[in-house]
Amino acid sequence: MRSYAAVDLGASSGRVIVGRVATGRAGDASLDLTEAHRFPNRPVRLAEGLRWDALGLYAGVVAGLRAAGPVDSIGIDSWAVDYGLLDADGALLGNPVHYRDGRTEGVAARVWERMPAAELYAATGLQYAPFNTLYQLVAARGTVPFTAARRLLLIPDLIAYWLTGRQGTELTNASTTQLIDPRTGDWARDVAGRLGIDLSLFAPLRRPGDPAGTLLPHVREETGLAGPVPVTTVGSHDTASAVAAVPAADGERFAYICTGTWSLAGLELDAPVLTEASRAANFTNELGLDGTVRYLRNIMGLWLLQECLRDWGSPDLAPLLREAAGVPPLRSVVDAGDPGFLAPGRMPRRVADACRATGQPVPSTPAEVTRCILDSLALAHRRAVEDAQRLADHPVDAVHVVGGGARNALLCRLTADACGLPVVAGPAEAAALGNVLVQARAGGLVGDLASMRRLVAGTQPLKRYEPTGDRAAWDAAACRITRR
Ligand code: ADP
Ligand code: LRH
Repeated sequence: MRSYAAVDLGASSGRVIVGRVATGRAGDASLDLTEAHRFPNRPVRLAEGLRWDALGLYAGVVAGLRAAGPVDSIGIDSWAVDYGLLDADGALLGNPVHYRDGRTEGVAARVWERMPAAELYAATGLQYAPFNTLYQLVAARGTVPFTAARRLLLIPDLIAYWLTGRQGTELTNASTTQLIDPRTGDWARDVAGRLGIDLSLFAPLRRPGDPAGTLLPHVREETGLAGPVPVTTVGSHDTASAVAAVPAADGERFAYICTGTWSLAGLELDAPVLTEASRAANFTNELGLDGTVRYLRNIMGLWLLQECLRDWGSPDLAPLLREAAGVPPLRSVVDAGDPGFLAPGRMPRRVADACRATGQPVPSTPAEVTRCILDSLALAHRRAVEDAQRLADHPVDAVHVVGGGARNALLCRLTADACGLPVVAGPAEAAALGNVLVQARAGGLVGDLASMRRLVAGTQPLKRYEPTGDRAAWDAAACRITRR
């Protein structure tokens, strides 16, 4: 039996989860997870913009490791694209900027003047999102922290650096910067050169499974962990870790939807799809474990609901979802891919405005707004799953829903209905599981991706939702929103 601590920093909460993995005599293994610590991750709005509380997150990680107790190794994953800048002494320069900050507005248009969007897509395979690290770096140019910076560390790499003193750039997360060539898994030097981005800001690339150092003495003291506890590089992009833990059977033709703050809906492929049609549909090619490509679309996700809950004074979710289940279906839907929903604030009003603008009934009660959001998410899931199959010529028979949204039975049922496919829901803590499994693999306990998935499927509770209802109603609803 070995124990691994998975530090999983999501946009809405951070958690430290202990995974215990055992290999049985017959070669079969067991896997169980215990949550050692969970702490909120709240963006902080300052006069200069929206920032992450990086020190608060680090403190949460240290408290979590203390609560976790003795472990054989630690792995760290987090949301993508964001980073901290370090000065020549390795000290953090300012608070890491939140990807929802408005500083990247209009930046892409400037970038595309130097490198047309089509060429950028052909070279990096990354969807357009205003917050891709590339656009953030162009926006940061000339600012005081950027000018003083000698090193850039993506968020999980920053936490790993604080724990170990060692610097690296983990590949799956690096693939969200828009500075990686998804065909080679190496830096897209031509892109960086043309856009004047100095790649020496980044630490050397490292891959899931690589050692990432051992805990510094003061960290050992603070966490109470004795001995040279190793930090292992995992799929440090949370979505890479989550997809690694999708409990698909060998040979199964599946789509996945990682539903948390975002819904990331798409396919696992062997090679990127870099066609113009794929770019037009805004599909991304991020790198996953073992040379896989995560071909997916970003959908606003449960962020829409999180922001409404914040506006309503944080009522309990369970009764609200029960009430929403009783609201008539598909009365009004919004485009859950609309970047207009990216920024925080006034979400119930913005959802209502979007319904009004498309001539639909305006949801007013929290239950009605919630139903509108969940119907809209299911509709966006369906569109992404359909588009991905077509664009990649890769048909599927089932959809795996993982992440916190797998706990939302109404969302899972609506997604099955909208997609017209069975939904297998769970695990909710897929990112932490993928994180643990890569550590276990580095320790020789599990084999390839298929065997990791067999272990998840055999040990974690999953729920299956068969599609029911009227597909035509979903077709009709899709027509009501302009951006089909
Ligand atoms: P992230 O990693 O982006 O922070 P998570 O994967 O933790 O997000 O998912 C968080 C979301 O999951 C919440 O916003 C909530 O909508 C949903 N969720 C979590 N627990 C439950 C639950 N018990 N019932 C329904 N939904 C849940
Ligand atoms: C989900 C996620 C997603 C990114 C977004 C910024 O947590 O990593 O894959 O696109 O955050």
